[in-house]
Amino acid sequence: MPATTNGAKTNGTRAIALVGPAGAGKTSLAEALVYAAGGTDRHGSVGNGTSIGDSSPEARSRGGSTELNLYNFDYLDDHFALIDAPGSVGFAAEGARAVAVADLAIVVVDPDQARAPLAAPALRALDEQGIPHIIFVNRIDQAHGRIRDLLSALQPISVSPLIARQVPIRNGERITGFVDLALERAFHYGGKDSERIDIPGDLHDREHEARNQMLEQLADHDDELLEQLVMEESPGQDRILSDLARETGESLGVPVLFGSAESGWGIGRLLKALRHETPMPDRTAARLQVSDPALYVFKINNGGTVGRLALARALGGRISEGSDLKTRNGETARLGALFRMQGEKTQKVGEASNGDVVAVAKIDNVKGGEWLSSGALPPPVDVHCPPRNCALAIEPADRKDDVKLSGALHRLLEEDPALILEQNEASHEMRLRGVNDEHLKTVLGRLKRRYGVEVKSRAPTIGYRESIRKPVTQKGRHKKQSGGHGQFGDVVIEIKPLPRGSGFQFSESISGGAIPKQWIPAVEEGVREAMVKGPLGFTVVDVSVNLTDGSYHSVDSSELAFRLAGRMAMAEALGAANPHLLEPMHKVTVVCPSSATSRVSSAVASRRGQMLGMGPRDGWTGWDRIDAILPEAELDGLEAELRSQSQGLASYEAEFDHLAELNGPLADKVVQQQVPELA
Ligand SMILES: Nc1nc2c(ncn2[C@@H]2O[C@H](COP(=O)(O)OP(=O)(O)OP(=O)(O)O)[C@@H](O)[C@H]2O)c(=O)[nH]1
Ligand SMILES: [Mg+2]
Repeated sequence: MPATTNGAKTNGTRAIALVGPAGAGKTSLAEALVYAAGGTDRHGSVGNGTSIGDSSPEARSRGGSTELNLYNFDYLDDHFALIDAPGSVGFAAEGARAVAVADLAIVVVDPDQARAPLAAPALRALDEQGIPHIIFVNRIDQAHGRIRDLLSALQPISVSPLIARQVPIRNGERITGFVDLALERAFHYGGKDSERIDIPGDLHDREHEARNQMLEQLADHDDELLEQLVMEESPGQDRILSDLARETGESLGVPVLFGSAESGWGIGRLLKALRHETPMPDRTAARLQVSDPALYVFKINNGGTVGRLALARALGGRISEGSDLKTRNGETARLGALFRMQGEKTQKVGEASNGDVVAVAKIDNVKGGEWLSSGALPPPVDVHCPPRNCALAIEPADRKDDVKLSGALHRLLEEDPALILEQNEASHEMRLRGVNDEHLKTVLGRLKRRYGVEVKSRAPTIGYRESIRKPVTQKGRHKKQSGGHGQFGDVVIEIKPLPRGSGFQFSESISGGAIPKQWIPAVEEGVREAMVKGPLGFTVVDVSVNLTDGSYHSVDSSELAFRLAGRMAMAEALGAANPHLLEPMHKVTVVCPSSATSRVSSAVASRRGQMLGMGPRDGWTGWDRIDAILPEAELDGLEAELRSQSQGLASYEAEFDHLAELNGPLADKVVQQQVPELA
């Protein structure tokens, strides 16, 4: 099988996603690739703020991407689209949809062996979704350890075998070049392109050993090559290159290359590998079950100068401006202008060729994550979103901005699949829920910068409740004589504690018509009103109320009078029934690398956590899972603490489980503090 070298002219645009840990150098690598391919006349740098992609104020002030960056470049006869995904977990959902429809992902990693585990989430996601990928070890200009040791640390977190494609040439500690094992050629780093040199004499043995290892790995899936190796014949270069392309395309192996995005080292070699080894868009179309020309909208972008744009990839054929495509809910979307993106810059194109990544204007009825097609709609694309564990209660700083805020939030929500807006009934709070503090902070920054809305925010109210300990019988009488018509209602109720989780029960055992039937619902209403805010200040639960007796007045009694009597009786009864506080408890599942398990479990325990169990994480070698029950109040800041204990890798999911009694000084503090003002 020949190496796949057909380009845009025949098979369309190939889309390559850059993924991997925050700060590994993805945006830098995108800039380096575009520059090396001749797409720009200046090597943009994240370091000095000249990056084409990371130009948003959020990304600049943060020193890392907060949004997806798109690039386009031509290399020889081929056209490529680059999708630069943010690495930080708070913005991971940004890129996930685009990565899922790419032809190839480059996992950018740090050369430091100790940081290898940081690549686990990216590698796992690619393996699970069957997305072909290679590894690029960046920052080789600062590497100290051996590449071999790095690969040994990376191998356990990759399902497919890693295939070393290069061996480093060193001058003392520093890496100054590499030998390409497929081409058997040596290069010295420097300038825009590396300079070809002879393989250093002292490296022959190492090169030979590494090349044999690579060939043996390829021979696992190529019987003819295996035969050649057994016969000690030297395989042809074309065979090796096409085997490498197949290994990548069919996710049989993960080639590993290295270099430095910032210095431009190894970028030429990477471009060549991308040209030969990136699968064609038709293979991706087959993986995603695309049968007719279709567009997958992976993101909505409201932030640019052109208005609302749907960022999408065309698969299964070409798609033109003005065409009518079917949407999932049976509507039609007429495509507005189509653009290619270069960072924030847009360039109008009349059509999207097969595989193109484009921005589409004027398809306002289409959401992120949707397919559009001229024929059959492909199945939904499965993407993982990190748990949304952080929430903020928000309101506009200026009441007049209410409408402006809801409009702005609507736009931010459609752009950001990880953001959720909740209306909390019990606390009347509007809550923004996101992945972590950094994520929510960025969202609030966008609200202010882009839409001019300032909001006040604070931690959301915790859903404390209260209940009672002992039964009480209580009379309540509402009597008012004001001029002509008076008001009269008189009730006797018996209240009792109920088992946890029973809620509220109301009954009556009135005899002899002490209270006429038609006023009884009003009594219940009054009782319920008193339970909204009990004596400790919280909603009352797990109480039964029986209306046993009372009296009425034929002229002065009314619904209102009985409601007020019911409320009074209940308020007094609750106060006398030995009220106590209940706090919400969550079932929490934490996952983390085993190296962090003991730190993580003591962090959980120190937050009044009850351990339920601990063991290996299903399907994740070298990871553990911890189950515990934690008070909701203790979840505040847990995300950040767990990450700080685990190189940023631990994460948790929490779900409300039950209410538990809270007594002593902690309870006193809660009752005293009640709800603080928004800051
Ligand atoms: N020395 C050195 N520094 C590099 C190299 N590549 C990137 N950097 C620097 O590393 C920092 C992070 O690089 P980025 O390209 O922003 O990393 P990223 O992977 O896009 O990070 P996120 O967007 O946060 O996921 C920047 O300050 C770069 O200048 C390299 O090859 N060598
Ligand atoms: Mg970046």
